[in-house]
Amino acid sequence: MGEPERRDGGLPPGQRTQRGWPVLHYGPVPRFKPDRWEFQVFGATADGAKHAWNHEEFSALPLSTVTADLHCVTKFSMRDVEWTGVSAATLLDLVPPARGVTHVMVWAEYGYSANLRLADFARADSLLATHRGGEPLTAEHGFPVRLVVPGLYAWKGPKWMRGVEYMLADRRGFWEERGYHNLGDPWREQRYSYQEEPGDGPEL
Ligand SMILES: Nc1nc2c(c(=O)[nH]1)N[C@H]1C(S)=C(S)[C@@H](COP(=O)(O)O)O[C@H]1N2
Ligand SMILES: [Mo]
Repeated sequence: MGEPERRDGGLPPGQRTQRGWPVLHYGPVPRFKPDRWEFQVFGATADGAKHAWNHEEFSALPLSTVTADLHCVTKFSMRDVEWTGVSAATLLDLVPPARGVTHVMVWAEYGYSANLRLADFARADSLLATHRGGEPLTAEHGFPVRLVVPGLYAWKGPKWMRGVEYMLADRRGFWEERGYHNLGDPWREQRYSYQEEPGDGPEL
């Protein structure tokens, strides 16, 4: 079977349009503590150092805007969502990964995590979003920062994001260890880990 064709305006297979903005996540909504909040890039960085920004510093980073659909693996999609934030490309410029980095682990409050191929994280429309539709995110939708990767199912985009770990090999994140597909491409309908083919992810 070939690559499913992305028709203009079409939804990935098995998805339907959702109006409004549902709240969906595992666990409680964390309380934002500005004094203790820190955003970290660590692991296999090019200079070997850990980089961190406090909220004020993070808020001063250059912003981009992306309009994209969001696809939840439970089969609803939201169309044409406008996100503003720091593009993943900007972050990768600020803290270049070491040679040999193939994957990233995106970390959020309470230890939620999602693994992505570096190439997926680095896509032009991947955004560390702070705003939606011009308004700051609300607490339940991920304030102050959530990752948005329009090319993957939404569980790959942690709300309440706190950092990125550069990795020299793949490792499963929170849902990827719990039955969800390691890659999560909605256009290929990669929903569950039992659909994985050899090479799609580390042994379960
Ligand atoms: N920290 C965290 N982020 C998360 C999740 C989660 O359980 N914890 N769920 C993901 C899933 S499955 C979806 S569909 C979206 C939902 O985002 P929303 O609540 O803003 O609609 O958040 C994603 N980010
Ligand atoms: Mo989801």
